[in-house]
Amino acid sequence: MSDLRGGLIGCGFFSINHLHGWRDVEGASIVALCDRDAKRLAIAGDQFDIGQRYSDAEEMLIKERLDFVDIATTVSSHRCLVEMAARHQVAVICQKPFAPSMQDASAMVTVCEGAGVPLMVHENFRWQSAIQTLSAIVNNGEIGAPFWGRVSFRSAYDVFSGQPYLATGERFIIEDLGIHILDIARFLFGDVAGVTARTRRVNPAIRGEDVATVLLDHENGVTSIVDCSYATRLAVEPFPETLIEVDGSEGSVRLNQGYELVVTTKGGVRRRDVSPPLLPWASRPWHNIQESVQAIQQHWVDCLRADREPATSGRDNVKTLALVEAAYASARTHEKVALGAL
Ligand code: NAD
Ligand code: 89V
Repeated sequence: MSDLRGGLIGCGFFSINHLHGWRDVEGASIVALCDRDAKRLAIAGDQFDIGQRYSDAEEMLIKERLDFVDIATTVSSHRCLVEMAARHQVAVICQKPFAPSMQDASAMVTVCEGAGVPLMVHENFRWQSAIQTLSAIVNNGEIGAPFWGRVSFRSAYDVFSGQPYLATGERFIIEDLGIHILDIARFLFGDVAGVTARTRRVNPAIRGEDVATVLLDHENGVTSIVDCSYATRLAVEPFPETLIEVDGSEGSVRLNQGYELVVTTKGGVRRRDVSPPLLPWASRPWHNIQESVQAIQQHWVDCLRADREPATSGRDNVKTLALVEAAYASARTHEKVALGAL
């Protein structure tokens, strides 16, 4: 079977990880690039030796024979580009945050479904190998039935120098980073019935909130806490590790800083190093995110070839986006938000 042909739209900061990932994914390759910024287009094209370059996405979709597009632009352009791809009957991967509103998210899902076009959101954090290993333990029954969890990301890392737009939006940590952490909570503990949240802005140099604490009532009775901060200075900077705690009826599992996995049951305590692989093109400390980019890309190709819905399809991701909206609503009103109420 010949490789699937992809076109990448958006050659900015994070797209370089996409392009490295695509080079090593089996069954697909990027044959064309698009960016409105000529300089960024040239840098990415030269670095990855991709000659077909466009400043206009529609022109790329008309002139190239593509099986999918990989949209790595920021959120404001997603709806226009996703709907454009659907019009051209081309399957779509779209970066997170998928949409600035539930309305836009639902519209994109409806348009792609109507066109019969597969749609996946690039929600990569759950694809980190340490998180996949922890999830397998939660699901294999070793710690019994989970009843409580915490998914935590606390850091003082300067994300603003690589992604300056993060400092200027009215919304920051829940929409940009919390979205990944909320998605991990959904991945581990299932869908959510109610959300209670509190937010703070500690850094006076940015516009949005940089601290968020969210309490989730999962439909199956599990209670979990999702907490995120970019205002937390620690002895050893954990960026960009997600730390996880799960308590079950028969034991517990912890993903501690430094990628230490600890499973405790009546039978004893088992410790394991679940450090991510350092892919040949990766650089610390980003290597856990970088491996998850390649893993989600491989998942997409495998799903597309097998005609299966990806784990983080547009339809699935709308439920994660609903948690983002519910968290902001709860932080605003200080009331619990029921998911059906959105
Ligand atoms: P960026 O601003 O550095 O790059 C975006 C690029 O898209 C720019 O070069 C811009 O010119 C181009 N662009 C915008 N609209 C376009 C259009 N209509 N047609 C063609 N080109 C267009 O942004 P970034 O930091 O690379 O982030 C991109 C997305 O990736 C964001 O949504 C961000 O949240 C997400 N991101 C995800 C992760 C992750 O782990 N999943 C990490 C970082 C960033
Ligand atoms: O996911 C993101 O968009 C990034 C980072 C991984 C740094 O949080 O902002």
